[in-house]
Parts: sequence; structure tokens; C-alpha cells
Amino acid sequence: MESYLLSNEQFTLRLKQVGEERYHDKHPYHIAMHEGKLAPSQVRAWIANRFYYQKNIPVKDALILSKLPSREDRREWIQRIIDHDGREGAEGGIEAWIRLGEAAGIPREEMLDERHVLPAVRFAVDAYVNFCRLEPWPIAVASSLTELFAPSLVSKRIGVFEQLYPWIRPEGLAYFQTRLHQAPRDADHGLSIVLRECRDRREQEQAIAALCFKCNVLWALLDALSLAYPGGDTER
Ligand code: AHQ
Repeated sequence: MESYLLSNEQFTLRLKQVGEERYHDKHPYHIAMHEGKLAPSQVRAWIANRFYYQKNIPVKDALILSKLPSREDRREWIQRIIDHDGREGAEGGIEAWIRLGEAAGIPREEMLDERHVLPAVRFAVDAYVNFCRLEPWPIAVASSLTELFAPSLVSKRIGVFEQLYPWIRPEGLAYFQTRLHQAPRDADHGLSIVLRECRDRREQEQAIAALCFKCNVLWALLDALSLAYPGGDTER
């Protein structure tokens, strides 16, 4: 493997290439979703399973927060936890995702008791949380950089749900609207940390591998759903 340090531009390009090759917008389940081909049961399964991912985001962010050495980085990073857990007067993303479930006909208790969460989804999400628990903090931050690719996917998804899944009450889409400004803000901060902290080629390659790992986490979640909820156009 080459050992020279990548420039910031080269490093950023390598990170973005990971998304171009492996981000979950290219998974057959998402492609079928975007073509309006998912049955309500498949959409509800996606919402109920993704809830397990969403509720663990502030947990993994708290694990990363505990390792950030600078006050400046902690002051920015803590906002991610508040975005999901909410605060007095602002319910937060976890509550908004529960409301997405209710808007799609999934009772709140069925979201909260995780009865629909598939074993492989649990394993993939738990692997992500443990990755952030155990890896050096710049590498854990690098695994969040799938957010570089999220805004275009989420903005497309809003239109898809409005037009192709009108049976989902529109107020359920509020979560996705908030991500349109939260994700770019988070991605900018995460990328600045990774570019600043990965000071040799080995660390740069570790950060790129961390982003591949995270793409695999998101991909595995949809693989599990494809297996458990086949039919329609999610056949691989
Ligand atoms: O709603 C999402 C979210 O809050 C986050 C946090 C971030 C991270 O720190 O890993 N990743 C992420 C993502 C969210 N939504 C996913 C989607 O498809 O709606 C995309 C996912 C991501 O791209 O990592």
C-alpha cells in the first residue's frame, strides 16, 4: 500500500468514493422504496427496524463525546445527542421517529418494545455502537461520515413518501425535514475532525475503512429486511 500522506482533497475524495460505491441508497430495498414498490408491511418493517438504529444514535454519540479531548469539539458534538433525545420543549428525533411509526400505522408501544426488530438489525446496530465504544475517537467520528451522503437521500425520500406512499400521514415526515439541516452541519464538523486528526496514511486508511464499515452496517440492516420481508421488487 502507498505510504505517502493524502492531501485533504485526496482524502476527502477517497471518503466520498466510499459512498458512491457502498452507501445504502443503492440497496435494492431503498431502490424499491423509491420506485413506490414497497408494500405497506415492508415500509412499516423498515420504520420499526430503523427505530432501533435511531434510538442508538445518541448512545454512540455519547460514547464518542466521552472521548473527545477538546471542549470545542465536545460543545459541537453534544448537539447531536440533544437533536435525538430532545430537551424541554423540543421533542427530538427519537420522538419524531416514533411519530413516523404512528403516522404509518405502527402503535407507539410496538415501536418502543422493539417487537419488530430483526436479530440481524440488532447485531448490525450493536456492532456500530461497539465500534464507537472501542475505536480511537477520530476513527469513530469517521464512521459517522455516511452523513455526507444522507441529505440527497433524505430529500428524495420525503418526495417519495409524499407521492408514492400517501397512506403515511404527512406529519410523520417531520423527522426527515430536520435531518436536511442537521446532517450537513454534522458532516461538516465530522469531516473537519477527521481531516485534522488523521495525521498519517495509516490513520487515513483506518478512517476510510471505518466509513466502509458503517456503510456495511446500513447495508446489513436492509439485507435483513429484504430477507424477512421479501416480495415485490426487493428480490436481489
Ligand atoms: O437519521 C439519521 C441520523 O440521525 C444519523 C446519524 C448519523 C451517524 O452519526 O452515524 N447517521 C445517520 C443516518 C440517519 N438517517 C439514515 C437514513 O437513511 O435516513 C442515514 C444515516 C447515515 O447516513 O449515517
